[in-house]
Amino acid sequence: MSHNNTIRLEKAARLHGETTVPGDKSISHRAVMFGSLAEGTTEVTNFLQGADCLSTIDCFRRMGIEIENTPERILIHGRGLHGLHAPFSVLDAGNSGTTTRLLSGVLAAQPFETTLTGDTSIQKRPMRRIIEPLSMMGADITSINGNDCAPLHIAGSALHGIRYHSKIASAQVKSAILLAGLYADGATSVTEPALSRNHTEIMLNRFGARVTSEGTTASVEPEPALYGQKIVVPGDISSAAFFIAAALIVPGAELLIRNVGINPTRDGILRVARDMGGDITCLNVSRDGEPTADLLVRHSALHGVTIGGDIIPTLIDELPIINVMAACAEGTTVIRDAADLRAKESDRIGVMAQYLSAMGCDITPTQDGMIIAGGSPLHGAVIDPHMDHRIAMTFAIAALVADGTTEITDGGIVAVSYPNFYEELARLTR
Ligand code: SPQ
Repeated sequence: MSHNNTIRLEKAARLHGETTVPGDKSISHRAVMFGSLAEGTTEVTNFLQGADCLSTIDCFRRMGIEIENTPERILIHGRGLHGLHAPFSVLDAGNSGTTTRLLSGVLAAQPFETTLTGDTSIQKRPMRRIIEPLSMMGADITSINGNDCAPLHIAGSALHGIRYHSKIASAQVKSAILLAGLYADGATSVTEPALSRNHTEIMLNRFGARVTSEGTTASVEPEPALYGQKIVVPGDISSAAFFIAAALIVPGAELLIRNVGINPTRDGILRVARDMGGDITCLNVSRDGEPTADLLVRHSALHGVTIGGDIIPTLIDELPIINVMAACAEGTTVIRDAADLRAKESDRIGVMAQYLSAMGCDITPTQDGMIIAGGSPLHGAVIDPHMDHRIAMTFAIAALVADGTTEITDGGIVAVSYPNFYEELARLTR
């Protein structure tokens, strides 16, 4: 993907109105994957047309799945659990960790060999976390360069069920194992130290699998018959987070963000924002399937908080933008237990510390988080997002309260999860 454009942003005089954010990235990926492994047609509306989810579509098309993609909906003509074909080329996950890790769980059980790779960011992200449990299940999966990163060579094998205790709370690890478990010779379970997002469990059951959850353990029975479903994807709370933060920090702002997914395994941003003094009201709450709400957010005087423990997986992708809220808050914010931030599209601890301090914020990186002394005025800086969509959007929001101009080189990387982000930001600040 080429996204070499520099974006320039100025301080915002206002932020107001209504918006809807694109469909949830995690749920969109899963809809394509499970729809491909189900019998019959799956219809997905409000699908995220972001580069990451398009990579997932591309991978399944290369394995013989017919997927019709129109602006209104996507139709996936699934071929059942055993219906994939050997791909006619290398599978390319682009910038997407979700595609790489979840797909590895599926590929581990197919009767063919594949090579799975991605862009230079993906080729630096750790894959030992899935190689280890999948190998315990009998998978033949190797890192081609011997560095525990993609490209991965996967030769499908007969798998057996395992009871796996994961050292990290990761929905990608959990989901890779559960997906491999669909093909195992017995039940498979994954226990994680804290509950990560549970979209896989919810949606696999909807397609007809037998997945049970107890505390932080999820279990799956093998060889279910999966049937095509109608999936309506809620708005992505991880994308809404940028506008939530913007409305909280821009003086006088008031914003209504419609149809946002508020699954409790994803809603940590709301809990932390309220703890910081943020004025957020949930309206029109719907609990039919994945819960959603309209969020009314008003500018608020924020104060520092301590964030750590079991809440971390529920806001892991929002920590960069929470850094900006902390920079604008009175007092100190401490973030801990978030070492995995270093293993995302970029090292989100190092990159946040580098560029927030370039903007005038007092931030100290730690091994598993950061300490931010809020309240110093911010000024513009030149930001290289390091191939990380969330870093680009985070600094676009920081720019709204910074003096002077903020430049984001490679700003187009936002297309990974939010293709019209800058247009929407410009509209709401007009
Ligand atoms: O897909 P990718 O690149 O890993 O995306 C990120 C993101 O910020 O968009 C992480 F960098 O989200 C992950 C998230 O951090 C998406 C995800 C999922 O859909 O299962 C789970 C989380 O990752 P993990 O490693 O904690 O399982």
